[in-house]
Amino acid sequence: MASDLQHTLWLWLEGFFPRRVWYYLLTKGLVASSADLLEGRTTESNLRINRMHMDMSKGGWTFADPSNPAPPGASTPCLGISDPATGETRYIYESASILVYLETVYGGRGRGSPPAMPIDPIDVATMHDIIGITNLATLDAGYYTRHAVPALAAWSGLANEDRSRAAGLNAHAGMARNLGKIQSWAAASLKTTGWLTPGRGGGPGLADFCLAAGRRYLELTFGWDMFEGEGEELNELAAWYERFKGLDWWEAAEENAVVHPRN
Ligand SMILES: N[C@@H](CCC(=O)N[C@@H](CS)C(=O)NCC(=O)O)C(=O)O
Repeated sequence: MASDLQHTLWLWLEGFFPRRVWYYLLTKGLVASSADLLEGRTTESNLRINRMHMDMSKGGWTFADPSNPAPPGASTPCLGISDPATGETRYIYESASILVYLETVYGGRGRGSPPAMPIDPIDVATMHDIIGITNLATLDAGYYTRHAVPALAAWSGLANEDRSRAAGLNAHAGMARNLGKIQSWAAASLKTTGWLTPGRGGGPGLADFCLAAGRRYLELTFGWDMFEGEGEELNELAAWYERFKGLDWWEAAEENAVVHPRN
């Protein structure tokens, strides 16, 4: 059934959340190389990537394939699923849901990379626990940076005079607490497999892509290591990130990583 459906992924490669998706695509071999990623080429005939660009002179997003733009108001990533039989297109709007959908439809096609999602119901629920708290930590990091960084505040609609040191520190403390939860909830699988996503021995899973993308984006954009703190509380996460950077596609893809803003 799924093979009749046509899929379009709208990705702004520079962005925070789309990074989760392209980490997934490269790990699974759904995109063969970082060069293909930049061209929007996948290894599946019914999966297309329409790269997005931010062009303020044109009022916002532009699309590599302008004939197939993302639906109005959608954030990136967004996934469109069209059924040629009915002409109907449905959309998935949240990065974590997009990963679950892609893994369900394309994940088991035997490219040699292990499944990215567990099977055991408790492991599945734990994976969603970790992704959920990762989203909260991400939100905290977003509030921290917009109170700390004037340019970002302006960008986020926060007036410079409304930036607050107390609000920033409070968000930072919330982030550290949520990252601590990730480390503690993933402790068993970090110990046995080295990865955050439980129940899969051979490599990273969906929870890993979600956290690694955020850690990397903040490093690229602000030169900030979100795991560093007063003490060594997040050492396990720091070691996990080093492991993630050892994935075979990492160097080629991240070497010339596109960042926003470029300066
Ligand atoms: N919760 C969403 C967040 C997506 C998001 O905020 N994407 C940013 C770019 S990294 C965006 O598109 N911002 C513009 C907008 O929301 O219209 C997800 O997980 O996919």
